[in-house]
Amino acid sequence: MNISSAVFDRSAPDLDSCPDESLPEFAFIGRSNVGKSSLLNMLSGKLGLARVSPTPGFTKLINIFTMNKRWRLVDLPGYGFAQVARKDKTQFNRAVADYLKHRPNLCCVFALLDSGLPPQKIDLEFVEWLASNAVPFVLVFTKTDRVTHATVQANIGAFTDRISGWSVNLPEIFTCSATTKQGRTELLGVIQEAMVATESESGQSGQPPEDAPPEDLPAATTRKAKAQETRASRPHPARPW
Ligand SMILES: Nc1nc2c(ncn2[C@@H]2O[C@H](COP(=O)(O)OP(=O)(O)OP(=O)(O)O)[C@@H](O)[C@H]2O)c(=O)[nH]1
Ligand SMILES: [Mg+2]
Repeated sequence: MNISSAVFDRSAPDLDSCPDESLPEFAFIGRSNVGKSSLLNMLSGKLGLARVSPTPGFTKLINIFTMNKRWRLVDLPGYGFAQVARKDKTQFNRAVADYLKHRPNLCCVFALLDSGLPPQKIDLEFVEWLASNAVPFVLVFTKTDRVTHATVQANIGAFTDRISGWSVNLPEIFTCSATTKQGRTELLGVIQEAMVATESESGQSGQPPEDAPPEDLPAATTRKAKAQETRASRPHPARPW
């Protein structure tokens, strides 16, 4: 997919401050410092679009960017960073949970995990929370340039083993590096599929040519259905973060 324009829309402190629901959205979530803002920049092809920092807890608002005037990328604050002031943390976390649960135009969440780490409790709990709330998501293992291929595969295997205990459908899994751009084509493919699925669901015949792939899109059309199915079989755990 070609990205012809990538424009900052706004930083929203809560769901009510987000823009109208007219465009499909794709959001990045994960522990502080896992590489959400860097991945957003890598996908958009604009290095300074979202602000990146080695200091965990840097992104504090729901940051929204409009791509090709037709869809949005959403950079969410990370979870699991103890040093954020308690009052701020509660507010950010509520805003993020509201956004994930109640945003009707949210097509897919990219749940980011550090490919260099074995499964972390907070990530496992967070992914279970996404599933139990029927949020459509894929898993993205980040920073693959920092570790060996074998380590990445071992950590992915360990994570999927842990979630296979409760997950009806294992989520789709991707890897990426913001440094080498590994994974860019595949992740833009997820967006492209979901865009076409959304357009066909809403009966828009319009002109999706620039972003439209040539083939049928089973993965995107079933992602929401899968999320619903997984939800049906799960109790609802409390928000873990
Ligand atoms: N080597 C390497 N470093 C990365 C990669 N992605 C991010 N980083 C580094 O990791 C640090 C955190 O990156 P961010 O993109 O700001 O992470 P974030 O998840 O947005 O962090 P918060 O906003 O604090 O939640 C920065 O120092 C980045 O340069 C990657 O793919 N490879
Ligand atoms: Mg960030």
